[in-house]
Amino acid sequence: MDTHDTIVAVATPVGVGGIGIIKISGSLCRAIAENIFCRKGNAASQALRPHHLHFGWIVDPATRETIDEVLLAYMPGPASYTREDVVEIQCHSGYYVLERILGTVLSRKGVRLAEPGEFTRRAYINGRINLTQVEAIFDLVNARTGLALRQANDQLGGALSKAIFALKETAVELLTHIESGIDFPEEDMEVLSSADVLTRLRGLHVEMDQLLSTYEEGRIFREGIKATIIGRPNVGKSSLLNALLEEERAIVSHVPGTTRDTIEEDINVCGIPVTFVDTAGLHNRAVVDSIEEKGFQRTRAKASTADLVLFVVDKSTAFTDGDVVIFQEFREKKMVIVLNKSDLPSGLNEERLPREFQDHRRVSISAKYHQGIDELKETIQTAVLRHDGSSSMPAFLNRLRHKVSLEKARAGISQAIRSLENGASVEFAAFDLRCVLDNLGEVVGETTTDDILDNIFSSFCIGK
Ligand SMILES: Nc1nc2c(ncn2[C@@H]2O[C@H](COP(=O)(O)OP(=O)(O)O)[C@@H](O)[C@H]2O)c(=O)[nH]1
Ligand SMILES: [Mg+2]
Repeated sequence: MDTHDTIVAVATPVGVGGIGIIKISGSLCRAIAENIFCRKGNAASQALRPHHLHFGWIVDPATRETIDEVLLAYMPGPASYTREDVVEIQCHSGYYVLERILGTVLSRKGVRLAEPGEFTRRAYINGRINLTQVEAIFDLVNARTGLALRQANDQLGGALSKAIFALKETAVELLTHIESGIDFPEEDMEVLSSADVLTRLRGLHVEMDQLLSTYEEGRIFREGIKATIIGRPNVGKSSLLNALLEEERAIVSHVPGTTRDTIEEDINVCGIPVTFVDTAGLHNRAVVDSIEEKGFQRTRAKASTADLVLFVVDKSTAFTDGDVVIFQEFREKKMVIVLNKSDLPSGLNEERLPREFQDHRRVSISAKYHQGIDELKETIQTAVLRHDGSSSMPAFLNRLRHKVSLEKARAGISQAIRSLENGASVEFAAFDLRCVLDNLGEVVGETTTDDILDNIFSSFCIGK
C-alpha cells in the first residue's frame, strides 16, 4: 500500500440522504480543491482559508459543468485527522452526485480510492493516535450502549495506552539500571542488586496481573454477554423472555414443551448488550420425539457456552428432582436463580432450598405480570460487572489481542523472576525484559506486525 498517494473516499453511508461527505487526504488536496471547487462570489483569487467552511460549487474541470452546490473545508496537516492535508466536501447525498464528484477527484494523477480504514491508518502511521486509540474509534462507531460508548471514549482519550506506557516506563527504567551495571560496572552509577531487581520484577508482575484482571469486564462492555434461560418445561422461560423484551416474542402456553427451538433477542440491560436465549425446557421423562431431542441438545449447547445462565424455577410448586438435575448440570456456570410465578401462592420454602442453591444470586419475579424484572436486570448487571459506570472506571483491556500480548509480557517477567531466583546473573533478566518491552509495544502498536494491523484496519469501513 503506497502511503504517499492522495486518497479519496465517500465517508458517509452510500444512498440518498441529506448530506454526503467526500474525504480526501494527501499532498494533492489543495491543488484538487483549487481545480474543482468554484467559490461563491468568484473568490478564486483568494487562498482557501484553512479550517473554514467555504460555500460554492463543484465544477467538472473538463466540461465546466456544475455538479453540485457544496460546502468545502480545507485542513492542512498536521492539524487534521490524518496529519496530512485533508479536504472534506459536503455535498448532496445522491448516488450520481457522489459518484461524479468522486470520479472527478479520481481522474487526477496520483489519486486513488482509499482502502477500508486507510484514513485512520494514516493517522496511526503519522503518530497522531496509537493502536488502542484506533480500536477505540472502531468501538465508538459500533457502540450499542452508553457504557460501551463511555469505554470507547476513555480509550480514545488514552486510558489504556497510558496504563501500558506506565508499565513500559517501569520496565525500561529497570533495564537501564541492569544494563548500566553490566556495561559500565566501574562507573559510579546506582547498580541494583539481584534482590532489588527481583523486588521490582515482582512489582511489575502484580501490576500486570491487575491490568489483566480487567479483561473479562472490558470485553463485556464492548461485546456484551449471552444469557441463556433454562429450566423445566412450563416454569415460564418464554414468558420471561417476553417480559424482558416487553413484547410477545415467544409463544407462551400451558402445554409443556411448546418451545422446541432456541430464540435469541438482544436487550440493553443497564448498559450491557445482552443476548437472551430462550430454550426448550429440560426434563428427565422419556424423550418424546427426535425434534425434542434436538431441542435438548441446543439448550445444552447454548447454556454451556453462555456467559450467564438464568435458571428459572416455578415458585408456586415444590422444588422437584428435575430442578435439581438441571441445577447440578450447570452449577459451574455463572448463574442467577429466577423464582418465577411469585404472583401465585408460594409452594416453595426459600429457607429450605438445598444448600448449594443458597450460594447463588436469587430473584423472585412474576413474568406474567412483569413484576421484579427491573430487579432481575440489576442482578444480572451485578453478576457480570464490578463497575456500573457511575464512578470513575479503570483502564480496561477489552480485546483478546491486548490480553494475549500482556500475558506474553507477564510470562517474560515470570521467566526473569525464575532465573534470578535460581541464581542466574542479571543479564538473563535483561534479555527477558527486552522481550517484555516488545510485547507491551504490541498493545499500543509500536511493535505490531503488518498482519495484525491489516486485520484491524480491514474491519473498518471505507472512508473511515
Ligand atoms: N401465574 C403465572 N403464570 C405464569 C407466569 N409465567 C408463566 N406463567 C404461565 O406458565 C405457563 C408456561 O409458561 P411458558 O412461558 O410457556 O413456560 P416455558 O415452558 O418455561 O417457556 C403459561 O401458561 C404461562 O402463562 C407467572 O409469572 N405467573
Ligand atoms: Mg417456552
